[in-house]
Parts: sequence; structure tokens; C-alpha cells
Amino acid sequence: MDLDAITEYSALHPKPSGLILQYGTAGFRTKAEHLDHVMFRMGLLAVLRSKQTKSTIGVMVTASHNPEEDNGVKLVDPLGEMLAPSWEEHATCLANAEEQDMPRVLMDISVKAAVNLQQDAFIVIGRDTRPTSEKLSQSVIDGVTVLEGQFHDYGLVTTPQLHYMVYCRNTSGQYGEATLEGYYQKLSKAFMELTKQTLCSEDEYRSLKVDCANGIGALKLKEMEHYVSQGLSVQLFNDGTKGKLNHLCGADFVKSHQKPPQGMEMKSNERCCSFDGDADRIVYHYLDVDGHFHLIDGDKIATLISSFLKELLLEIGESLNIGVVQTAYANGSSTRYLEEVMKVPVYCTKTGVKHLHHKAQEFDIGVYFEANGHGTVLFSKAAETKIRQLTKELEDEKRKAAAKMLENVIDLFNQAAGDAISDMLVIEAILTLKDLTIQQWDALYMDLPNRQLKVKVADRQVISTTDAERQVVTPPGLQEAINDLVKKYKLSRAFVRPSGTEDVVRVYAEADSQENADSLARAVSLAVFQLAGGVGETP
Ligand code: NG1
Ligand code: ZN
Repeated sequence: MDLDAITEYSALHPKPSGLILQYGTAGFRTKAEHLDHVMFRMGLLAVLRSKQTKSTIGVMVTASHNPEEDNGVKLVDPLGEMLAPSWEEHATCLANAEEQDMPRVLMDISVKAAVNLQQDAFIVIGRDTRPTSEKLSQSVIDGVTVLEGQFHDYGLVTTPQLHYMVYCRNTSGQYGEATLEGYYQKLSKAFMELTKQTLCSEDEYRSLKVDCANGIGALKLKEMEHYVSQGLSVQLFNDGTKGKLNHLCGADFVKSHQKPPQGMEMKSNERCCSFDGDADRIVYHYLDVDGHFHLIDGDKIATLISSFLKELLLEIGESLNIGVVQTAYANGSSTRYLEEVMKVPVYCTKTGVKHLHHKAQEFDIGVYFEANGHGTVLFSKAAETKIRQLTKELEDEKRKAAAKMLENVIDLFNQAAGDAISDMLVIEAILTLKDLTIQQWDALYMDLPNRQLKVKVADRQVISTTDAERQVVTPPGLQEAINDLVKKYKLSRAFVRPSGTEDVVRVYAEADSQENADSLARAVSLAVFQLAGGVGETP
């Protein structure tokens, strides 16, 4: 390591002194103007991680659903997964080291993690459409270059597309070709094959309105459109030509406000969906004939997909197990429907896709979705091999067709990460194959009314939780207060946890009516404010 060169280049990306940031659930995320030094240092760290794993590592510059003024960065591990926990700690140490200590901290990490500095390194870089992303990704490249890492800059890509590139490169092309063309080819081929057996060709089933959150999803859907145009026509809204990123539109806005996005013409009963700013989340929605808004969130997406997969498994008659993984934010009705009606085992993990992803890996087929629409389906290597073998060997026409469909589903899901584009194609295929309207899908079960709120406190880390974040451990008395409040309502449930991406405590409540869910959420917010050091306005 050329420490003089590192010191010299680092001075071009100086750390504002005193600034402390944490590598959280989604990497580093804050106001873009505070991130230049973090980007440079993540370029350095990615090189060390690449040398250590002898694999390609990804660096994505994005702040997903957060406001346009924010930005962020996260590293992508060799199989498209989130960074390993011990390296999250290294990332935090490196980002927070004062200017003069940084080279020493970098050396310490490489010693601690037993990095062979002679090893080659290869980094792939991607960015979203934020005005600050291009310059920040250049700072990442500066960091990579000063440590003599090789790199490929994919430029504007969705977060899942970058995960896909990392996965392809580390499986020597077996998963797919590490180009955008390769990504579109792979997904569209699987989509067209999956849907070709359908008889239904009415236009209303084949057209979909997409709210792109004024983000990268719009550019990439435009590129992809013609690959799938025979099976699906998408009409894009909030494509970034006018509005601001994630402002009054996109999956996060629609889910948290339970309102239609602005900038989208919705007629009654038309199928619509919303992506978030980096296209790794998707939710569906529609207006009914009375003009009422209906949201179809990640829980209902998981339900549709797992019931489809379960039917295919029954058809081929193989004993492959399937499990659904959710978080505490999953609507209580969805959990009940999955367990009691569909008889599918359901598991709850902590918030953040890396937790869901790990749990989902325990099954032959693991379906995981956060309620906010971030998720995918993972197939174990053994399940995939079995299914591919069955498509070749089965003689019974019906069973063979079911196995073939499962094979298409494997190819269609981005197994490296939750992906709005790939999820959208799977959902569209299932709705067409099962001849389901969006209303029929919505009617699988009725969501319990719910409300999510944020509370500002002096130090959100005073709140610690257990039982997959459903119970508070500290501060003392808070869980008892929540229990007492929950008892006052029917079909009620509430929990609180410190956010991993924002400086707030999140409050979630469910109850038998919207009024009651709102009032429970407010009461719990007040308890948090009083017992956990609230600041600013009393909720
Ligand atoms: P935090 O800020 O920790 O609640 C949010 C989402 C997560 C996940 C991450 C990463 C909710 C309640 N939380 O985390 O599900 O998507 O952002 O983007 O939706
Ligand atoms: Zn996102």
C-alpha cells in the first residue's frame, strides 16, 4: 500500500472534522454534501474486500427512497448480498477516522481481516439519477484507483442491476451475462416463456401503469420495454423529466401515506404500480369505482407469489419445502392468511433485507418481502438443480409444464436482490396466467388498518428490542406502556424500533379501524417521547 499516495489523494476528499456516520441497514445515508470523503474511503474499502474475497465487489451510489438532496453508498458482497457484518464495522471505522488517522485505520483493517495485498481487486460501480451521484461515484473511483484496483463503471443502473452484475461476474457467467443487455435478455426470455401458454390476450390484462418515482427505474424500463412488448405494455409516469425524485410519488410515498402518487392518471380499476428511487421496491395499487384507493403491498405480493409457487409444487409432486419470511411490519391479516388459509410456514426477522435474505436461504424455496415492497424469491441450489432436471426428464405433460414454469420463475427472479423490475414481471405473469384482476388479487384478504409514525428522540439507541423487534427491552417501562395501550383496542398490535436509516424512532400500530390504528399509533408515539427522551414537538 502506498500510504503517501493515499494521504495525498485523501486530502482531495477531506472529512469534515467531527462528523460521525454509521454503516446502517442500507449502507451510509445522509445529506449528499457530507459524503465525498465516505465515497473515496468506500472505494478504498471495496478494494480490500475484493482482495480478501478474491471476488468482484460492487459499490452502489444511491439513497433509494430518501429525498433528492440525500445520497448514500453501499457495498455489494460477492454473491450480490449485503456486506458481511464485520465489514460493516470496518466501513464505519474507516468513514469516521479523522484525516490524519485514516491511512493507519486502513492498514489496521487489512491486518485484522488478513487481506493479501498482492491479490488483484475488481470493483463494479453503479449510481442512481440524483444530481450528486455522478460526482460522488467519481470519488469512489478515486479511492479504487489509488489502491490500484481495477474497475468497471456501469454508470446509471438500478440497485438490483448492480447486484446482478456482481453475481454474474462471480459465477463466471453461469447466472447470466454481466451487461445490461444480458440482464434484459435473461429476464425477458423467462417472462415471454412463462406467459406464452396463456390464452388471455385482452389489452386490459396486458397494460400496466408504472410510477417511476422520478428515478432510475424510468430509464431502465424504457430500455427494457421493447424486449417484453409482446407480453406487456407499460405506461411510465414520474419518469424524471419534470418532477423531483421520490417527491409525492414512488413506492415509499404510496406505502407510507396510503395515497396515490401525484403525476399519475389513474382510472378506476386500472392496474398501477410504484417503484422507489433505485427500483428495488415495488407496490401495486388501484382506484375502485367509488374512487377509493387500494394499496397492494409487499405482503400481498408475497401471498400471490407463494400461492402460485405452492400450486406448481403440488402439480409436479415433489417434496420441496417453501417458507415465507416477513418482518414485524407485515400486516397481521397477511400472516394469518398465509398460515391459516394457505398453510405456508411464516417466519419473522428483524427489519432489513439482509435478515430476511438469510432466513429465506433455509428453505428450498424462500419467499421474502418487506411490507414496503422490497423482496424476492430464493431457490436453493438443490431445488434449482432438481427443477431443471425435472423439466428434462418428466414425461407427464402437465407435470412437465409445471416444472418448466418453475424454471422460468427461477430465471425471472433476481436471486441476488429484491428487484422492482423482476418482481413486476413475475407478478404480471402470474396475474395473466391465473386470469386474475387486480381487484381479485386484492380480495385475497383484507388488510388490518395500520399507521406508521416517526418520533424524534435525543438518542434513538436508548431503545433496544428483542423478538424480531416486536418487544422493547430498554428503556424500562416502555414495553409495559405499549402493552397497556394495545389492550384498549381490538385486533390491535404495536411496536417501536430505532430506524437504521434515519435519525428517528419508528412506531407501528394496527387495529380494527383506521381511526383506532391512528389513535393507538399516536398514543404509543407519546409514550416513546416521554420515556425515551423525545425532542422537539410533543406528538
Ligand atoms: P429503517 O429506516 O431501519 O426502518 C427502512 C425500511 C426497511 C429497509 C431499509 C433499507 C421500513 C419500516 N423500514 O429501514 O424496511 O427497506 O429502510 O432501505 O420500511
Ligand atoms: Zn430502494
